[in-house]
Amino acid sequence: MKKMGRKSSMAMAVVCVVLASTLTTYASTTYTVGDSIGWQVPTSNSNLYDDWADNKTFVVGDDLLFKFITGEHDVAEVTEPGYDACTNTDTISTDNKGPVKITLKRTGDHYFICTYPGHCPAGQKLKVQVQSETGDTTPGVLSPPRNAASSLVVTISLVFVSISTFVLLC
Ligand SMILES: [Cu+2]
Repeated sequence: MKKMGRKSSMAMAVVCVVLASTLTTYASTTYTVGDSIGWQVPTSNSNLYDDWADNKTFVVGDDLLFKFITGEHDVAEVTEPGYDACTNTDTISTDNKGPVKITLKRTGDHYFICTYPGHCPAGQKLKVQVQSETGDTTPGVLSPPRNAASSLVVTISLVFVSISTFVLLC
């Protein structure tokens, strides 16, 4: 009876440790683009969004929150040439109802612009580089459909394997 109690509390401890490390590793982050400034035409610094993205590491599963007033701006995900030239001829997606939350679903570079006339050329454009959860920085590689759910399944399986091993060893 006493032995069983010890075993299960040990197993619980293992579960806690594994879950804690899982949460640390896979918790997705929501980034508010431009922080308190939001998504608008930069007034003084035309590199505002470059600077904003500079010190951040984005991973697959993270969210970008574009805060803006509907009718004043929009968010278009475009290709690199579209970003460079501020054209939305090759738009991947457009959202015009603010605020907009976009989940980063693949690794590599993502480009966002506002399509309102003059806004993108004035600096309302954002480029982010997205890494895989393991920190793989290889650009342009499409990640396998490894979403949060599948990561969780893998993690839970690992937890069960760990617990079984632990219980057998005790
Ligand atoms: Cu705009």
